[in-house]
Amino acid sequence: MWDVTVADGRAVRLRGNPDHPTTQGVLCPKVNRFLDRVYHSDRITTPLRRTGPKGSGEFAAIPWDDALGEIAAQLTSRIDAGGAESILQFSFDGTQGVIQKGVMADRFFDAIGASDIHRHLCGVTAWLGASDVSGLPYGIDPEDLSLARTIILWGTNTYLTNRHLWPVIEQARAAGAVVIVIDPVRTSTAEKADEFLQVRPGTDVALVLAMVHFFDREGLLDPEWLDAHTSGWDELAASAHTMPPARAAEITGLAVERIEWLAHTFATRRPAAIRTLVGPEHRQHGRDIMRAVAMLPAVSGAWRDPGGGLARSTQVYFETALNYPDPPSPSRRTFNMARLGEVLTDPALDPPIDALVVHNSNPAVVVPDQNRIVDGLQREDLFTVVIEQFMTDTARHADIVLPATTQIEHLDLGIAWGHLYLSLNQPAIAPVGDALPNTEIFRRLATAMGLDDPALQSDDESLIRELLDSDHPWLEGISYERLGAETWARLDIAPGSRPFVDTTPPTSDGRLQLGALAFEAGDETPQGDPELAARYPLTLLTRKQHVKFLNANYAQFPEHLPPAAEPCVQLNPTDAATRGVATGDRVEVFNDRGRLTVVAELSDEVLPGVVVVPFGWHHRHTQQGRAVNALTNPTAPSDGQGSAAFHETLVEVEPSPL
Ligand SMILES: Nc1nc2c(c(=O)[nH]1)N[C@H]1C(S)=C(S)[C@@H](COP(=O)(O)OP(=O)(O)OC[C@H]3O[C@@H](n4cnc5c(=O)[nH]c(N)nc54)[C@H](O)[C@@H]3O)O[C@H]1N2
Ligand SMILES: Nc1nc2c(c(=O)[nH]1)N[C@H]1C(S)=C(S)[C@@H](COP(=O)(O)OP(=O)(O)OC[C@H]3O[C@@H](n4cnc5c(=O)[nH]c(N)nc54)[C@H](O)[C@@H]3O)O[C@H]1N2
Ligand SMILES: [Mo]
Repeated sequence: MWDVTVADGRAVRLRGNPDHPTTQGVLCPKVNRFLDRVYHSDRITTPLRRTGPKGSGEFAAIPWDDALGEIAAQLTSRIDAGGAESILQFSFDGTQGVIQKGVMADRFFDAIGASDIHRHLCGVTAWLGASDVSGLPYGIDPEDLSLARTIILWGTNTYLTNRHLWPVIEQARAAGAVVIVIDPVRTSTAEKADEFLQVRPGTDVALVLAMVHFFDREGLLDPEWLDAHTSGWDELAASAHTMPPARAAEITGLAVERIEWLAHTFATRRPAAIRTLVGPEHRQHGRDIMRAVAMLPAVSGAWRDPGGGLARSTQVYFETALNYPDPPSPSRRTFNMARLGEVLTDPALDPPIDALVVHNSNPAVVVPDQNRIVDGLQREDLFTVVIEQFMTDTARHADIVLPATTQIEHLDLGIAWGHLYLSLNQPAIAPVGDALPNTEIFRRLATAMGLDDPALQSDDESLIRELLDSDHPWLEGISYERLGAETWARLDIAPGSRPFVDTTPPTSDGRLQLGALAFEAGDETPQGDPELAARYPLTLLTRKQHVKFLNANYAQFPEHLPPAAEPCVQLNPTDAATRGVATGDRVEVFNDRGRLTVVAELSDEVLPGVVVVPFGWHHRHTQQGRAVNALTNPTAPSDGQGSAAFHETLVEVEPSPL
């Protein structure tokens, strides 16, 4: 949590609270200069109305009453005509605080019956895959990784994306742990690890099956554990039987000895833990990958040892413990957010979307298939409202932009994905300019629309009190008053707890679910579509790569850009040679969805056949006025569930004619 020093109403210093168990006062480089963000001259501080063509970024300041009146009139006309579903709410993870993220907004859109999006672009596929094994995806407390003696960072770039876990990893290592990274890219985390297994993208299921094959063949499994704690072992064993390490070696590109070493280490050097976040989930079969990875500690019995098992996002703990409002009414029409481009441009959609309200998100940059999204945002007949702190590529396309407060200007309840501490974020300063908290904006909009349900006027403190009003034992002793006095409190979960051993897995039979498992290549991969791969032979990964970006946020500040100050494509020297490309050359990365001009960086961090363009750059950073999601694959497993197959994108690279 943050401590802010205020003088004469102005925040003058912001630092991490030295007593916070996770941060210990150290902030990550993204937010070290947070006050520059708060007081930045580009900050949106008044409501704005569009004065130029869509996307031009030409706006004029207007009073709140005018802005709310216009939005209310636009939305009301649609509702009165029976077309509430032609209004789409689009929001995501811009803020992680529970109430500013969406509690009040959801009430508002639920009341009017607008269409909604499933907030599935991050973490939900991983959640589902782990749940397939354990009912709910509880993992070990990430702090308990300090107890582990084998730590596999599986498709997660911890050193960059989860900085505050790194000291825990180092603590384990100092006590004798071996730290292993499994990733198609030699990330900064891989550089710091003891062992690095550079897998071909999307082949993790084959690796897991070969590990299980090895456990079985070498007699490393405990039949009593399997009998007592799992079901479906016979089916899994049959699947693993078909994947000897030699076959997995061909699929994954890893040597047989490395696969066997990994399996032997995970089974015998205990406690053994795996840490994952979202990297491998961003694929068509991401759920299978996360299910496969979650099976490993179930098979080996790694859960038995404190510090062993699977460490995932801890969000499930907060969602279980807090009194979350009911999910939006099931009768509301809901889309997968990955489909936004299609949803905004599909003439057959009934009713079509003709009003869009965006908060806490920047879909013009973060959602795949960006060219279609921009086509949609440029529709003259689409009335768009964006609630933002800065003029993002999405806000630029709005009809009305509303100014949102930052974290030091509003009250919120902070949950976490990396630890178990719940926190109360109290405002340190008054809102800058005319900015308002998201919650207040929706309360005022409800009033402007004449909606009289008192629940639409709950104040922020009441919203937080409602969330805390839960009998769940993990919230024992955590009250609003205590959080007010102490700022944070650890959920009441004992250190060293063993999920699914000390407690029964919430599955149909109370056991961890194994079962048949098969490696399948995604449709947009060289194996899945050889014809497409003949035109676009390179697999594009778009990972988080810059230490001072937070998704598509912060790239608006020149001092947050990496030294080159423009996006690059990393490609293996062999792929560069066949294309006549050298480091520093301007190249075009393209497929049927889009084209981007970026700077080539020859790098053996990436395998032959794989290229990486970092995620997070904005439209203005390329000649085409698009960011990397102009290329990415919007396939999502179904409308209802899961993230997009961002990382299953085929492209070609050629020297730029310019
Ligand atoms: N190609 C590719 N695409 C990806 C990913 C990837 O790895 N590769 N990662 C995906 C993942 S994991 C995620 S989580 C998503 C992130 O997607 P988003 O959540 O949409 O992205 P952010 O850039 O984090 O935040 C969006 C905006 O929220 C605004 N914001 C912050 N606080 C507030 C507030 O209190 N109120 C309001 N109204 N606005 C606020 C910020 O100014 C910012 O512009 O992107 C996904 N897209
Ligand atoms: N600096 C910084 N930190 C951040 C963020 C940021 O934008 N910048 N974003 C935050 C957010 S919203 C999130 S969700 C987290 C995400 O944190 P992470 O999940 O750690 O980050 P990602 O970059 O999405 O993906 C991690 C790795 O997955 C790898 N990967 C891709 N495909 C595969 C595969 O098939 N198999 C395997 N084994 N690995 C694969 C990628 O190469 C990448 O190195 O980071 C958070 N922290
Ligand atoms: Mo995310």
